[in-house]
Order: sequence, then structure tokens, then C-alpha cells
Amino acid sequence: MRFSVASQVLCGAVAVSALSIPRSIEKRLKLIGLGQFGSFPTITPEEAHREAENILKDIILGDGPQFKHGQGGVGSSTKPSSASAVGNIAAADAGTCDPNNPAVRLEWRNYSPDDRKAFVDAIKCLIDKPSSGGFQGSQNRYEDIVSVHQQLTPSIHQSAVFLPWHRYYVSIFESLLREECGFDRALPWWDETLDAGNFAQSSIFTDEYFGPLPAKTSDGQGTCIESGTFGGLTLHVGPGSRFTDHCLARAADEGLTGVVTSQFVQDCNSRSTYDAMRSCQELGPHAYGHNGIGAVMSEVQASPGDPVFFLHHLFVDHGFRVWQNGDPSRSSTIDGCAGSSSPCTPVSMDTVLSSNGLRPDTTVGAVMDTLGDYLCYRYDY
Ligand SMILES: [Cu+2]
Repeated sequence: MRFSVASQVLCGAVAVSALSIPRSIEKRLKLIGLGQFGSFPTITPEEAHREAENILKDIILGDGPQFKHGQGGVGSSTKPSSASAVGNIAAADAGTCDPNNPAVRLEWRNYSPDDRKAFVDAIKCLIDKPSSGGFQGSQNRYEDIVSVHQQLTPSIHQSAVFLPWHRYYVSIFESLLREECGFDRALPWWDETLDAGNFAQSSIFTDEYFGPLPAKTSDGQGTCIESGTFGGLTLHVGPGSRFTDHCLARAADEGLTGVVTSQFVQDCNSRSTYDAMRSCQELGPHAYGHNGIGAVMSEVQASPGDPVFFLHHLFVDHGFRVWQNGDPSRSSTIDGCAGSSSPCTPVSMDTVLSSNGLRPDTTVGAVMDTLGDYLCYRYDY
């Protein structure tokens, strides 16, 4: 019994029955009530599809807005020649983006095992660093980022700034990985539509990388993640606006992940005005991905506590970029309200995006073009 010795060392005198259960399995079974986590508001894929068909009808009849179908990644549509994700990652920092040589965000399947490992290790490095202070409830550098999202939640969701703000937020995450943890590759993104209904089978959710994605139990509980790069992690920011120690938990509902199809993404992207597309993406594929992974990920404010949040938001940003590729004006104009307060303050290219001092403020206009002075990346497709 190779586990008995370790168990005795760890636990001292324990009941004989407990000694026969390997500690790893015992921990994997730790459940967490899902009542403390809320969920993201949604629209149905049928609603999005009906709307998309109406738009199509208008176009065929000739009295609707013109739109072109999204056409994959920015710039060259050819796949990067290098198998490694080392792109021109310094360009954006220097304010000299060469549109012919940006960082290329590779889909997880195209991201090499070495890149994947470097990515999760860099995230773990942020978790292992102390908080810089000044971010409410945060107890490590990674949680500084989580805290910013928690604090700003009311102004960055269900309004026009949702997509630009989260693009800015992902870029902050990227620069912390680079500057504080030596990460020197382009970020990956996750094409969730290829895993719709089968998120848990993705290699993302293995012990090599983000740890498992256990299903919600039959009595509606989540499971603490005890293996993988983030196994045994205690979160201090959240759930909601609280600061309660809780485990990194997941509770997959593949019925919900099954809704994250390319059809749904395309139906949302058929909308020709920005804010109509944004609303559909936010309450559609974005919300179902969050709710489908469940537990920490299904709670709006502190969902970045699960590091897979960023792979998910890279997927959301990819959808935004594909929509933008449909017309050049979509990288230099925006519509909708800047916040959820009424009366509406119209969003503009000058609307400020803040991260509560984690990084300097920027503007919506700075992040609309991913090949501009502020950002310098494209997606592999
Ligand atoms: Cu968010």
C-alpha cells in the first residue's frame, strides 16, 4: 500500500477505511455547491437564426444593409509557415506594427505541445507571484487581473464596450505573461465550435494543461479541480462581489456547450451593425461557453478566476475579428451605448477603456484595429 505511508504522514491518525482510498481520488471527488455561482444571461440560437434569416431576406430584396461574409484571419489567409507560435510579438509594444508580420494567434490544435506548456506555465507563474497590492481581495498577481474584472463588471458587460474592453483585457493578460513571466510566444485561441457538445474531450482539459472538465453531478454540484497545472488552486476573489476562499471548480453541461456552434457564431456575425452583433455574441456563444464550463466560469464577475476564461475570450475575440473582416469600416467605427446606465451615453472611438490602473487606460479606437499602433496580431484562420 504505497498510499498508506503518505496518508499517515499527511493526516496523522486516520480511520483505517480512509487509508485505502488514494488521496488523489479522494480529492478529485471534492464537490462544491453551484448555488453560489450565478449564470450568464442568454438568448436562444433559434432567436439568432431567425434574425439572421430576416437580414438575409432584406439583402435579397435589396432594401437591407449590405454585408459581406467574414473571411477568416486578418491579412494573409495562409497558415503561418513556422510550427512555433513565436511571432513578431514586440511590434505592438514599440508602436510599429508591420501588418505583414504580426503575432499570429494559433488555434489550440495548431499550437504545439511546447507552446501549450509554455502558456500554462506562464499563467501558473503569475499565480505564484505576489499581488502588486491595490486590487481588492487579490492574493497573487493573477488575481490582480481577476479583481479588475470583478470590480468593473457593471460597466463592461451588456453594453457596446463589451468586445473592445475584453480585447484590451486579454492584451493586458498577455503583457503580464510577457513582462513578468517571460512568455515569448503568440497567444493561442480556442475554436470552441469544433468542440461544441464535447468540451471535456478537448486536450485543453487534461492534466498536461488546464486540468479536467468534470460534468455537473446529477444532484447539481461542481467539482474542485485537483489535477493539472491549476490543481488544488484556492481562489480568493469572488464568487460574485464577495471575497470568499473557494476552490477552482468546474461543472460541465455539454448540452450548453453543444449550442456553441459555428452556425450560431455566423448567425450573430450576419448582423451588420456593431451593437446588434455584439449583443448576439455576448448573450449567445460567449454566454453558452461560460455556462457550459460552469461553476467559476459561469459567474459573471469573477469568472477569470478559472484561467480557461482567457482561452474562451480569445475565441470571443476571434469572432469579433472575423466580423470586422467583413468590412474595413468595422475597424474604425462603433455604435451602441458606452454603459448600461440610462439614458444612453453613446459609445465612440474616444470612449476610455480602464483597467483600474493595472495597465494605462486606452480608448475603444485604439483596440478596434488589431493591426494598429496598440495591438499587433491576427488569427491563423
Ligand atoms: Cu467579462
